[in-house]
Amino acid sequence: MVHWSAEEKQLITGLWGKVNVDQCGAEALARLLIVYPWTQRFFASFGNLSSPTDITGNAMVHAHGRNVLASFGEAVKNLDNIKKCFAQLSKLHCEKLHVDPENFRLLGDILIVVLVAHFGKDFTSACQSPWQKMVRVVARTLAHEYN
Ligand code: HEG
Repeated sequence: MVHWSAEEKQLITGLWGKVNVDQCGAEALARLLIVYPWTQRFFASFGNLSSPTDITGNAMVHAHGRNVLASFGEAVKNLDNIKKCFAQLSKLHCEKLHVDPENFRLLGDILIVVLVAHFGKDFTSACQSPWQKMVRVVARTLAHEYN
């Protein structure tokens, strides 16, 4: 069970209310596919991923990135029960998709980069630490079924 202070919860939920899930989700997934090209192998059905321009302009990457970040939103709403919230997703990624769990950490780190890019000092000065804890908890929770 992860402990969150009242301040951490407030900083996570407060920032979440300002996040453009569509835009930030698309950006985070595109960055993952560009910066860590081996992750593209999980998205062979997404069409043309042959260049950063193709990736950032790919509608399926955009839609899936939104989906992925929207599910972060479920974790934000269930901070005291992320494990239950992500149980099915963990099984999906482990048993069906066989995604190397290290990639969950990479996507979490990229999400922090995207939030810094979008919110600048507002984020780095107050929210970065609880959000870094949040993405680590999400990555660990998604990797749960692998153990
Ligand atoms: Mg995953 C599907 C969330 C990391 C590869 N991912 C999904 C779905 C969600 C999700 C909500 C849709 C599930 C459904 O359709 O029922 N993913 C999610 C989160 C994270 C993550 C919250 C956070 C770390 N995923 C992740 C990573 C990879 C990956 C790092 C690969 C490098 N996800 C993946 C693939 C699918 C999903 C291949 C299926 C996409 C499709 O074919 O529609």
